[in-house]
Amino acid sequence: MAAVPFELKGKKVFVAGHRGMVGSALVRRLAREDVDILTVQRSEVDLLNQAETNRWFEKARPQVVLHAAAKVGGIHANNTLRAEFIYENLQLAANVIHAAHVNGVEKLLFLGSSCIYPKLAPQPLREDSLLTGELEPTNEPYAIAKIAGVKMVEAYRSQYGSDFISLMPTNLYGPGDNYHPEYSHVVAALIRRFHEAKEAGAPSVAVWGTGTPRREFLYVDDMADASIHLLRHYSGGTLVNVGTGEDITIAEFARVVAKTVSYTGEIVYDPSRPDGTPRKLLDVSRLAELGWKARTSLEEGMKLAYRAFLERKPGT
Ligand code: GFB
Repeated sequence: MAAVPFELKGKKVFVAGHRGMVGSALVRRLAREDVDILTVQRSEVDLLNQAETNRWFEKARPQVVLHAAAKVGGIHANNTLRAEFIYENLQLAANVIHAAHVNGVEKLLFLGSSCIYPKLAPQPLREDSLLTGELEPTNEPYAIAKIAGVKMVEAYRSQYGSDFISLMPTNLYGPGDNYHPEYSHVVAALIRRFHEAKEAGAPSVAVWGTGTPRREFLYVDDMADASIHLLRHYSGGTLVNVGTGEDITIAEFARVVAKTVSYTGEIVYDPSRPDGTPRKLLDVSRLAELGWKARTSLEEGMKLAYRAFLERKPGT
Protein backbone atom coordinates (compact mmCIF):
# COMPACT_ATOMS: atom_id res chain seq x y z
CA MET A 1 0.00 0.00 0.00
CA ALA A 2 1.20 3.56 -0.74
CA ALA A 3 2.58 5.00 2.50
CA VAL A 4 0.64 8.27 2.20
CA PRO A 5 -2.84 7.82 0.71
CA PHE A 6 -3.65 9.98 -2.30
CA GLU A 7 -5.77 12.90 -1.07
CA LEU A 8 -9.12 13.07 -2.87
CA LYS A 9 -10.75 15.70 -0.67
CA GLY A 10 -11.78 18.86 -2.51
CA LYS A 11 -10.48 17.58 -5.85
CA LYS A 12 -12.13 17.89 -9.26
CA VAL A 13 -12.73 14.29 -10.31
CA PHE A 14 -13.69 13.59 -13.92
CA VAL A 15 -15.65 10.38 -14.54
CA ALA A 16 -15.29 9.63 -18.25
CA GLY A 17 -18.22 7.45 -19.33
CA HIS A 18 -20.54 8.42 -16.48
CA ARG A 19 -23.66 7.11 -18.25
CA GLY A 20 -22.35 3.56 -18.52
CA MET A 21 -22.81 0.85 -15.90
CA VAL A 22 -19.33 1.34 -14.40
CA GLY A 23 -19.24 5.11 -14.76
CA SER A 24 -22.60 5.55 -13.06
CA ALA A 25 -21.48 3.28 -10.20
CA LEU A 26 -18.35 5.43 -9.83
CA VAL A 27 -20.50 8.56 -9.64
CA ARG A 28 -22.69 6.90 -6.94
CA ARG A 29 -19.59 5.92 -4.95
CA LEU A 30 -17.93 9.34 -5.33
CA ALA A 31 -21.08 11.04 -4.05
CA ARG A 32 -19.99 9.77 -0.59
CA GLU A 33 -16.68 11.67 -0.88
CA ASP A 34 -15.99 15.35 -0.51
CA VAL A 35 -15.11 15.88 -4.18
CA ASP A 36 -16.33 17.89 -7.14
CA ILE A 37 -17.57 15.29 -9.68
CA LEU A 38 -17.17 16.35 -13.32
CA THR A 39 -19.02 14.62 -16.15
CA VAL A 40 -19.67 15.49 -19.79
CA GLN A 41 -22.49 14.60 -22.15
CA ARG A 42 -21.43 13.10 -25.46
CA SER A 43 -23.36 15.87 -27.23
CA GLU A 44 -21.08 18.48 -25.55
CA VAL A 45 -17.73 16.68 -25.78
CA ASP A 46 -17.15 13.61 -27.88
CA LEU A 47 -14.23 11.81 -26.22
CA LEU A 48 -13.60 10.03 -29.53
CA ASN A 49 -12.59 13.44 -30.87
CA GLN A 50 -9.09 14.43 -29.83
CA ALA A 51 -9.48 18.19 -30.33
CA GLU A 52 -12.77 18.33 -28.40
CA THR A 53 -11.26 16.23 -25.59
CA ASN A 54 -8.19 18.48 -25.35
CA ARG A 55 -10.29 21.66 -25.33
CA TRP A 56 -12.50 20.31 -22.55
CA PHE A 57 -9.53 19.25 -20.38
CA GLU A 58 -7.89 22.70 -20.81
CA LYS A 59 -11.08 24.42 -19.69
CA ALA A 60 -12.31 22.07 -16.93
CA ARG A 61 -8.89 21.19 -15.47
CA PRO A 62 -9.76 17.95 -13.69
CA GLN A 63 -7.23 16.85 -11.06
CA VAL A 64 -8.28 13.21 -11.04
CA VAL A 65 -9.55 11.14 -13.98
CA LEU A 66 -11.45 7.85 -13.80
CA HIS A 67 -11.46 6.45 -17.33
CA ALA A 68 -14.61 4.33 -17.61
CA ALA A 69 -15.58 5.43 -21.13
CA ALA A 70 -15.61 2.39 -23.38
CA LYS A 71 -17.47 0.62 -26.12
CA VAL A 72 -18.52 -2.58 -24.38
CA GLY A 73 -20.73 -5.58 -24.96
CA GLY A 74 -21.00 -9.31 -24.58
CA ILE A 75 -19.46 -12.07 -26.62
CA HIS A 76 -21.64 -11.50 -29.72
CA ALA A 77 -21.07 -7.72 -29.78
CA ASN A 78 -17.30 -8.20 -29.35
CA ASN A 79 -17.22 -10.83 -32.06
CA THR A 80 -19.25 -8.98 -34.69
CA LEU A 81 -18.65 -5.25 -34.08
CA ARG A 82 -14.90 -5.87 -34.23
CA ALA A 83 -13.91 -2.65 -35.99
CA GLU A 84 -16.01 -0.45 -33.68
CA PHE A 85 -14.59 -2.17 -30.60
CA ILE A 86 -10.96 -1.69 -31.56
CA TYR A 87 -11.33 1.81 -33.02
CA GLU A 88 -13.45 3.37 -30.28
CA ASN A 89 -11.56 1.84 -27.37
CA LEU A 90 -8.15 2.76 -28.77
CA GLN A 91 -9.30 6.29 -29.50
CA LEU A 92 -10.90 6.78 -26.07
CA ALA A 93 -7.78 5.54 -24.28
CA ALA A 94 -5.40 7.62 -26.39
CA ASN A 95 -7.44 10.83 -26.12
CA VAL A 96 -8.22 10.66 -22.40
CA ILE A 97 -4.81 9.45 -21.20
CA HIS A 98 -2.86 11.93 -23.33
CA ALA A 99 -5.11 14.87 -22.43
CA ALA A 100 -4.71 13.94 -18.75
CA HIS A 101 -0.92 14.05 -19.16
CA VAL A 102 -0.85 17.34 -21.09
CA ASN A 103 -3.13 19.01 -18.57
CA GLY A 104 -1.23 17.90 -15.46
CA VAL A 105 -3.82 15.48 -14.03
CA GLU A 106 -2.53 14.30 -10.63
CA LYS A 107 -3.95 10.81 -10.76
CA LEU A 108 -5.62 8.71 -13.46
CA LEU A 109 -7.29 5.34 -13.18
CA PHE A 110 -7.65 3.29 -16.35
CA LEU A 111 -10.13 0.42 -16.44
CA GLY A 112 -9.25 -2.55 -18.60
CA SER A 113 -10.85 -5.98 -18.65
CA SER A 114 -10.01 -9.55 -17.73
CA CYS A 115 -10.16 -10.47 -21.43
CA ILE A 116 -6.69 -8.90 -21.91
CA TYR A 117 -5.14 -12.13 -20.60
CA PRO A 118 -4.25 -15.01 -22.93
CA LYS A 119 -7.08 -17.47 -23.57
CA LEU A 120 -5.18 -20.40 -22.11
CA ALA A 121 -3.14 -18.66 -19.39
CA PRO A 122 -2.91 -20.55 -16.06
CA GLN A 123 -5.92 -19.96 -13.80
CA PRO A 124 -6.50 -18.01 -11.69
CA LEU A 125 -5.15 -15.32 -14.00
CA ARG A 126 -2.20 -13.47 -12.56
CA GLU A 127 -1.33 -9.95 -13.62
CA ASP A 128 2.04 -11.13 -14.96
CA SER A 129 0.40 -13.43 -17.52
CA LEU A 130 -0.32 -10.40 -19.74
CA LEU A 131 1.15 -10.87 -23.24
CA THR A 132 2.34 -14.42 -22.62
CA GLY A 133 0.07 -16.08 -25.22
CA GLU A 134 -2.71 -15.89 -27.81
CA LEU A 135 -5.90 -13.99 -26.96
CA GLU A 136 -9.47 -15.34 -27.09
CA PRO A 137 -10.49 -14.69 -30.74
CA THR A 138 -14.07 -13.50 -30.01
CA ASN A 139 -12.82 -10.45 -28.13
CA GLU A 140 -9.36 -9.89 -29.55
CA PRO A 141 -10.05 -6.38 -30.96
CA TYR A 142 -11.41 -5.17 -27.61
CA ALA A 143 -8.56 -6.83 -25.71
CA ILE A 144 -5.91 -5.29 -27.98
CA ALA A 145 -7.38 -1.81 -27.41
CA LYS A 146 -7.43 -2.36 -23.64
CA ILE A 147 -3.85 -3.71 -23.69
CA ALA A 148 -2.84 -0.54 -25.56
CA GLY A 149 -4.42 1.52 -22.74
CA VAL A 150 -2.53 -0.48 -20.11
CA LYS A 151 0.71 0.06 -22.02
CA MET A 152 0.01 3.81 -22.34
CA VAL A 153 -0.45 4.02 -18.59
CA GLU A 154 2.86 2.20 -18.08
CA ALA A 155 4.65 4.36 -20.65
CA TYR A 156 3.44 7.70 -19.24
CA ARG A 157 4.38 6.51 -15.77
CA SER A 158 7.89 5.51 -16.85
CA GLN A 159 8.64 8.47 -19.17
CA TYR A 160 6.91 11.30 -17.29
CA GLY A 161 6.47 9.91 -13.77
CA SER A 162 2.67 10.27 -14.08
CA ASP A 163 0.65 8.74 -11.24
CA PHE A 164 -1.53 6.70 -13.61
CA ILE A 165 -2.76 3.22 -12.61
CA SER A 166 -4.60 0.37 -14.37
CA LEU A 167 -7.22 -1.96 -12.92
CA MET A 168 -8.51 -5.11 -14.61
CA PRO A 169 -12.10 -5.85 -13.63
CA THR A 170 -13.61 -9.28 -14.06
CA ASN A 171 -17.11 -9.68 -15.64
CA LEU A 172 -19.27 -6.97 -14.06
CA TYR A 173 -23.03 -6.74 -13.59
CA GLY A 174 -25.59 -4.56 -11.84
CA PRO A 175 -27.73 -1.44 -12.27
CA GLY A 176 -27.29 0.41 -15.56
CA ASP A 177 -26.39 -2.74 -17.51
CA ASN A 178 -27.36 -3.04 -21.17
CA TYR A 179 -30.20 -5.55 -21.69
CA HIS A 180 -30.02 -5.81 -25.47
CA PRO A 181 -30.98 -9.41 -26.33
CA GLU A 182 -28.02 -9.94 -28.69
CA TYR A 183 -25.32 -7.46 -27.65
CA SER A 184 -25.46 -7.63 -23.84
CA HIS A 185 -23.25 -9.59 -21.45
CA VAL A 186 -24.53 -12.88 -20.06
CA VAL A 187 -25.91 -11.52 -16.78
CA ALA A 188 -28.17 -8.89 -18.32
CA ALA A 189 -29.09 -11.21 -21.20
CA LEU A 190 -30.23 -14.01 -18.90
CA ILE A 191 -32.04 -11.75 -16.43
CA ARG A 192 -34.10 -10.41 -19.30
CA ARG A 193 -34.65 -13.75 -21.07
CA PHE A 194 -35.61 -15.65 -17.92
CA HIS A 195 -37.89 -12.82 -16.77
CA GLU A 196 -39.62 -12.70 -20.15
CA ALA A 197 -39.94 -16.51 -20.19
CA LYS A 198 -41.58 -16.39 -16.76
CA GLU A 199 -43.99 -13.65 -17.85
CA ALA A 200 -44.90 -15.56 -21.02
CA GLY A 201 -45.20 -18.91 -19.18
CA ALA A 202 -42.64 -20.39 -21.63
CA PRO A 203 -41.81 -24.07 -20.92
CA SER A 204 -38.09 -23.63 -21.66
CA VAL A 205 -35.48 -20.94 -22.05
CA ALA A 206 -32.26 -21.03 -24.11
CA VAL A 207 -28.78 -20.28 -22.82
CA TRP A 208 -25.98 -19.77 -25.37
CA GLY A 209 -23.13 -22.20 -25.77
CA THR A 210 -22.60 -25.42 -23.84
CA GLY A 211 -22.99 -24.09 -20.29
CA THR A 212 -19.48 -25.34 -19.41
CA PRO A 213 -17.41 -22.11 -19.53
CA ARG A 214 -16.57 -20.71 -16.13
CA ARG A 215 -16.95 -17.04 -15.28
CA GLU A 216 -16.40 -14.80 -12.27
CA PHE A 217 -18.98 -12.06 -11.63
CA LEU A 218 -18.45 -8.89 -9.60
CA TYR A 219 -21.26 -6.52 -8.58
CA VAL A 220 -20.55 -3.12 -10.13
CA ASP A 221 -20.85 -1.14 -6.88
CA ASP A 222 -18.09 -3.34 -5.44
CA MET A 223 -16.01 -2.45 -8.50
CA ALA A 224 -16.60 1.25 -7.86
CA ASP A 225 -15.61 0.83 -4.22
CA ALA A 226 -12.41 -1.01 -5.20
CA SER A 227 -11.60 1.79 -7.66
CA ILE A 228 -11.81 4.49 -4.99
CA HIS A 229 -9.83 2.35 -2.55
CA LEU A 230 -7.03 1.80 -5.08
CA LEU A 231 -7.09 5.41 -6.21
CA ARG A 232 -6.22 6.32 -2.63
CA HIS A 233 -3.90 3.50 -1.73
CA TYR A 234 -2.21 2.27 -4.89
CA SER A 235 0.44 3.95 -6.97
CA GLY A 236 2.38 1.55 -9.16
CA GLY A 237 3.07 0.53 -12.72
CA THR A 238 1.69 -2.98 -12.44
CA LEU A 239 -1.93 -3.83 -13.16
CA VAL A 240 -4.26 -4.83 -10.36
CA ASN A 241 -6.96 -7.46 -10.95
CA VAL A 242 -10.35 -6.71 -9.41
CA GLY A 243 -12.66 -9.67 -8.86
CA THR A 244 -14.16 -11.92 -6.23
CA GLY A 245 -11.71 -14.81 -6.62
CA GLU A 246 -14.62 -17.24 -7.23
CA ASP A 247 -16.13 -18.52 -10.44
CA ILE A 248 -19.01 -20.75 -11.53
CA THR A 249 -20.06 -22.48 -14.75
CA ILE A 250 -22.57 -20.77 -17.02
CA ALA A 251 -24.95 -23.69 -16.33
CA GLU A 252 -24.70 -23.06 -12.57
CA PHE A 253 -25.11 -19.36 -13.19
CA ALA A 254 -28.27 -19.97 -15.28
CA ARG A 255 -29.74 -21.77 -12.25
CA VAL A 256 -28.92 -18.73 -10.07
CA VAL A 257 -30.77 -16.54 -12.58
CA ALA A 258 -33.77 -18.91 -12.66
CA LYS A 259 -33.94 -18.78 -8.86
CA THR A 260 -33.54 -14.99 -8.77
CA VAL A 261 -36.40 -14.34 -11.19
CA SER A 262 -38.47 -17.36 -10.00
CA TYR A 263 -38.49 -19.13 -13.36
CA THR A 264 -39.34 -22.81 -12.99
CA GLY A 265 -39.24 -24.05 -16.61
CA GLU A 266 -36.49 -26.01 -18.35
CA ILE A 267 -33.07 -24.59 -19.22
CA VAL A 268 -31.77 -25.66 -22.65
CA TYR A 269 -28.42 -24.94 -24.35
CA ASP A 270 -27.73 -23.58 -27.82
CA PRO A 271 -24.28 -24.83 -28.87
CA SER A 272 -24.52 -22.92 -32.16
CA ARG A 273 -23.59 -19.85 -30.07
CA PRO A 274 -19.95 -19.33 -29.03
CA ASP A 275 -18.67 -20.29 -25.57
CA GLY A 276 -15.75 -17.88 -25.67
CA THR A 277 -12.84 -18.43 -23.36
CA PRO A 278 -13.19 -21.65 -21.29
CA ARG A 279 -12.38 -20.03 -17.97
CA LYS A 280 -11.70 -16.49 -16.75
CA LEU A 281 -11.00 -16.32 -13.04
CA LEU A 282 -8.79 -13.55 -11.70
CA ASP A 283 -6.08 -14.06 -9.12
CA VAL A 284 -6.99 -11.39 -6.59
CA SER A 285 -4.07 -11.80 -4.20
CA ARG A 286 -2.51 -8.44 -5.14
CA LEU A 287 -5.87 -6.76 -4.51
CA ALA A 288 -6.14 -8.48 -1.11
CA GLU A 289 -2.63 -7.33 -0.20
CA LEU A 290 -3.74 -3.81 -1.06
CA GLY A 291 -6.51 -4.14 1.52
CA TRP A 292 -9.71 -4.67 -0.49
CA LYS A 293 -12.11 -7.55 -0.99
CA ALA A 294 -15.55 -7.93 -2.58
CA ARG A 295 -18.54 -7.72 -0.23
CA THR A 296 -21.61 -8.51 -2.32
CA SER A 297 -22.37 -12.22 -2.77
CA LEU A 298 -23.62 -13.38 -6.17
CA GLU A 299 -27.08 -14.17 -4.74
CA GLU A 300 -27.37 -10.74 -3.14
CA GLY A 301 -25.95 -8.95 -6.19
CA MET A 302 -28.35 -10.78 -8.49
CA LYS A 303 -31.33 -9.71 -6.36
CA LEU A 304 -30.17 -6.10 -6.67
CA ALA A 305 -29.51 -6.49 -10.39
CA TYR A 306 -32.96 -8.00 -10.98
CA ARG A 307 -34.59 -5.16 -9.07
CA ALA A 308 -32.64 -2.66 -11.19
CA PHE A 309 -33.82 -4.47 -14.34
CA LEU A 310 -37.45 -4.22 -13.24
CA GLU A 311 -37.01 -0.50 -12.48
CA ARG A 312 -34.96 0.31 -15.62
CA LYS A 313 -35.84 3.15 -17.93
CA PRO A 314 -37.92 2.09 -20.94
CA GLY A 315 -35.81 1.32 -23.98
CA THR A 316 -32.61 0.33 -22.12
O1 GFB B 1 -20.92 -12.22 -20.79
P1 GFB B 1 -20.41 -12.78 -22.06
O2 GFB B 1 -21.02 -12.29 -23.31
O3 GFB B 1 -18.87 -12.46 -22.09
O4 GFB B 1 -20.57 -14.37 -22.06
P2 GFB B 1 -17.45 -13.20 -22.07
C1 GFB B 1 -20.16 -15.17 -21.00
C2 GFB B 1 -20.54 -16.61 -21.26
O5 GFB B 1 -21.97 -16.74 -21.15
C3 GFB B 1 -20.18 -17.17 -22.64
C4 GFB B 1 -22.48 -17.45 -22.23
O6 GFB B 1 -19.73 -18.50 -22.50
C5 GFB B 1 -21.51 -17.13 -23.38
O7 GFB B 1 -21.61 -18.11 -24.40
N1 GFB B 1 -23.88 -17.06 -22.48
C6 GFB B 1 -24.95 -17.87 -22.31
C7 GFB B 1 -24.32 -15.89 -22.94
N2 GFB B 1 -26.07 -17.25 -22.68
C8 GFB B 1 -25.72 -16.00 -23.07
C9 GFB B 1 -26.48 -14.90 -23.57
O8 GFB B 1 -27.67 -14.94 -23.73
N3 GFB B 1 -25.76 -13.76 -23.83
C10 GFB B 1 -24.40 -13.69 -23.65
N4 GFB B 1 -23.78 -12.52 -23.91
N5 GFB B 1 -23.67 -14.75 -23.23
C11 GFB B 1 -16.78 -10.82 -22.67
C12 GFB B 1 -15.89 -10.19 -23.68
O9 GFB B 1 -16.56 -12.15 -22.78
O10 GFB B 1 -16.47 -10.44 -21.36
C13 GFB B 1 -15.67 -8.78 -23.43
O11 GFB B 1 -16.41 -10.46 -24.96
C14 GFB B 1 -15.51 -8.40 -21.98
O12 GFB B 1 -14.53 -8.41 -24.13
C15 GFB B 1 -16.47 -9.12 -21.06
O13 GFB B 1 -14.20 -8.64 -21.57
C16 GFB B 1 -16.15 -8.90 -19.60
O14 GFB B 1 -17.05 -13.40 -20.65
O15 GFB B 1 -17.39 -14.43 -22.91
